[in-house]
Amino acid sequence: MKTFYTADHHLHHSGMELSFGRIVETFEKPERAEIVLRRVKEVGLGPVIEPPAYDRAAIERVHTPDYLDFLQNVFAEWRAAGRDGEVWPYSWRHRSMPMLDAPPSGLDARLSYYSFDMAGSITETTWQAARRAADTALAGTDAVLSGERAAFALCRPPGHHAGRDFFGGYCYLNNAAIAAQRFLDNGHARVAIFDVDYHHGNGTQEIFYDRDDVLLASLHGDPDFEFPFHLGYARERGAGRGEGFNLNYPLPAGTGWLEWQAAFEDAHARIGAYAPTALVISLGVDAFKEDPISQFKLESEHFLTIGRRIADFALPILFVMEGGYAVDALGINAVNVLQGFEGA
Ligand code: FKS
Ligand code: ZN
Repeated sequence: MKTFYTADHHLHHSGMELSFGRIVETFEKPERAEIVLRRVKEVGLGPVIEPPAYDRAAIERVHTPDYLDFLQNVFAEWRAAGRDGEVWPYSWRHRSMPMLDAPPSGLDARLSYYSFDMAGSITETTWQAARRAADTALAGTDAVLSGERAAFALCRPPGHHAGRDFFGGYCYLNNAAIAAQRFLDNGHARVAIFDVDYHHGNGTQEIFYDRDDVLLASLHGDPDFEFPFHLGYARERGAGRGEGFNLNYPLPAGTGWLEWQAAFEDAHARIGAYAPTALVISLGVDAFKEDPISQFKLESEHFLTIGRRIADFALPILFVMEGGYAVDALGINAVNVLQGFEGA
């Protein structure tokens, strides 16, 4: 299987984050992609290919132009305002406050409008890195469109928390959504996104919620206790034409393989029944038992099984890297899914 990867991911590094009252080194660090890349090479998964640069049009199929302009320009604005350090939002709309339907003008107000948390900052080169992650997903999609059975887009920063016009949860551009849309724009009738990351893909859900041409199935920590909170409940099934095409599997803290697998198998069957023509896997491996920010109990061997079962879909498939923070096992876990897939 071809891996799409660019060292340009180093252009994004938030450095720090606030974790349970402490400022710590960010969990979403450049080393993550390097570890996965090293494992790809170690097992001889296949060629590693640098993605070309795509124009903004492919990304504007998913994100709004005003949001993209904001992402591109906010760092310069921050500096022009005499501020040093990186761009951090710090306050969000509470349910007691009215919902704006257009961006406000002040810098911090706009930062608040275009985000939902402060998991990651915007650095001078975050925009470039996020664009290159989207390029990575697009190049992987194009490889599959030209006949590869499957490809691996080793994207960083990740994407599934980013919505049409907001960032959050370490995500700026929704790589998996951009890939799914590209499949549709190139002749595919129905695309399924199977999100196995430990966290709910709230951005992906928001982007496709009212559509029936993309089915989203997501297994994740119950939003009643887990980030991103508020979204990801089973009752959220889609709206309008999209009713029934959004499937959430919120799972309790401590979920082990058997319970996770039961949800996975249910989602697997429903994706099969949808009869997609292409499949995008939001490949997070933070359901791993030793993940430092997660509460599930999967073991490394289970990722092989996941890959084997994904291979049972006789479909063109793009794997898109999302989360996973247990750096010692991150390469093994992510590549186990791909090796399970190839060995099946
Ligand atoms: C610990 C709390 C961390 C943010 C969690 C973000 C998870 C991101 C992810 C992605 F795939 F996007 F990378 N809160 N201080 O794993 O879902
Ligand atoms: Zn995650």
